[in-house]
Amino acid sequence: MPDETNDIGLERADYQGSPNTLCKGCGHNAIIGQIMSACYELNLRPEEIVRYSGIGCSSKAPTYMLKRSFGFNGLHGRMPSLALGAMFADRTLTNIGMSGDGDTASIGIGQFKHICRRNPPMLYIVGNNGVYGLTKGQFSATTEAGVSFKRQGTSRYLPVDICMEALASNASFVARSFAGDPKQLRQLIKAALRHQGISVIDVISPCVSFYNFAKNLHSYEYAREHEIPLHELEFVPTDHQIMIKDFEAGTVRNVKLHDDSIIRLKKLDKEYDPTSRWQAFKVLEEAEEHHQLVTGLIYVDPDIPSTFDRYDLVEEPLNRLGNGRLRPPRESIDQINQMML
Ligand SMILES: Cc1ncc(C[n+]2csc(CCOP(=O)(O)OP(=O)(O)O)c2C)c(N)n1
Ligand code: SF4
Ligand SMILES: [Mg+2]
Repeated sequence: MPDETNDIGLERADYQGSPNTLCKGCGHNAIIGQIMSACYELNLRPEEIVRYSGIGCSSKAPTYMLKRSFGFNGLHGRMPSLALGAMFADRTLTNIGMSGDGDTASIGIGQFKHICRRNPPMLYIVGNNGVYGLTKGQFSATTEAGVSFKRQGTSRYLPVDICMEALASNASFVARSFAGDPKQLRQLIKAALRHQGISVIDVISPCVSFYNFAKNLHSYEYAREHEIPLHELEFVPTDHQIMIKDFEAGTVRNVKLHDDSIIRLKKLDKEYDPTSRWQAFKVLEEAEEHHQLVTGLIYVDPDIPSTFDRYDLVEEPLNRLGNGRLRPPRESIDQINQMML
């Protein structure tokens, strides 16, 4: 009997990557699995996806998924400029960037903040383990202050909060999740892939080889015990809205994205409005103060124009225009030269 297929006739196996060399139990493996499932469930064609990354175990992760899609592995911390260039060349593709806390918040912080404010249509997912995993366990910009490693001594500085930085840089979709909460992570990834601007998902993704100590925020144990979901989240694509599950009246808030798909947020303990920047900053500040892992959709504005809405571009992807249409005619060049005399 053939395996089950999605609406475009593809099997889950069609979304697989090359053989995986990450450590067993690494949080990044869970992220890879949920990205593949999200793409399968959203009926995305692998050949119409581009994967981008920088350097690190997290940046190696895109190799282990979606091998039929395009892939660019950039310099350490330089994924954003690479991705933006490729997106300008062809706006018709779905863009998935995967980075690490070192790649994004240490060496790459400058590029990260600028890609957030430019708002290109891209999932920017961070496998945040609070350490440089690939180079065998140095402090990153997200390591908590006071953490001690045998060879490194004690971390002296307060950590960078990736969601806070994304929010301050005007990212239009900011979320936090945990590699040990696959259901929530998959729903967030699906919503992010349908959002028209940048979707930053900071995923606490433990490094089992160098930094999985129960008392630290980036460990499985701590994250499991201190996770506070802001809501129960469900992504409903446009063509599945008839199947929306019933929540009791008054407990649900719907956020409509540009393609009319819906993010359904079921209230848990507290009222939370993810369209309020003020509330987003407050919830992150409180989580930091109480050393808790707040997860879910922290902020979204579905209406901020994306990078490409800000330019007067032709409909056709630039990489398919050909020389004849890209080069100005001789007369135009002569005219410009004349103006400069
Ligand atoms: C310009 C440059 N500086 C330093 C390095 C060495 N280096 C490789 S990966 C890495 C850190 C990766 O950490 P992170 O992004 O957190 O990924 P992880 O391995 O933890 O998933 C560093 C410092 C490099 N490759 N290039
Ligand atoms: S070293 Fe750490 S981050 Fe790298 S693959 Fe192993 S567990 Fe994952
Ligand atoms: Mg890391």
